[in-house]
Formats: sequence, structure tokens, C-alpha cells
Amino acid sequence: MELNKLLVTTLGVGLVGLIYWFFFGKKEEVVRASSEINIIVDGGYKPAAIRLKKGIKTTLKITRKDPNTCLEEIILPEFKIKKYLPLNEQVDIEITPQKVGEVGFHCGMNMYHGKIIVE
Ligand SMILES: [Cu+2]
Repeated sequence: MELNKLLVTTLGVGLVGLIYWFFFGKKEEVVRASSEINIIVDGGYKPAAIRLKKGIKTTLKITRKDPNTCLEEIILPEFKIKKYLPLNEQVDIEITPQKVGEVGFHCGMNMYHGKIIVE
């Protein structure tokens, strides 16, 4: 292969890698919780990914700071929980995951999402 072609190919592969990294490489922050975890609802869930241990009871201490009514309800389908979140008030939700894997939670309209990773 000519040096020029090699250079172009290398650049091309590098560029594709860079684009891939830009769109897919951003690692979301996963927070490990033991018996409790604070979740702030403000333009989404912070943190939006939580790591829990199977069979261990965890209290999600959720405080909504976003006046957007879209976020006033939180639903955890896997745990059959649906809670109203008053503005600036902490709501405690106790869960004890029984299955290893990933379960989601979301707002009342299913527009904002978070997930719980059970291990
Ligand atoms: Cu919503």
C-alpha cells in the first residue's frame, strides 16, 4: 500500500473511532447504593443509574427540585410503585430487589428515565 493511502486509511479509522467515542463513549455515572441513596429530580434523575444488591432493602430518598409537572410522579414498574413527588420534599421509597438484572424507573409520562442495576 502506498504511504498516502495508508495515511488516509489510518486517519479515516481514527475519525470513525473518534465519532463513535463522542456519541457512544460517554459513560453514565452509576452510583452504588447500600441501604439508602439520595436521588435528586431536576431535569431528570440524579443519579439516573443506581447499582443495588439483590435481596438487600434500600431506601430511595427522592427529592424533586424541578417544578416541571412532568416529573411529579415516579413509577417503578418492577416494584409496582407509583409515587407523587411534592416539590422540594423528600419522599422515601423502600425497595428490595429480588432479581439480578436491570430494571427501569420513569416519570408519570414515561419521558424521563433512570435505571436500577441489581447484582
Ligand atoms: Cu414526564
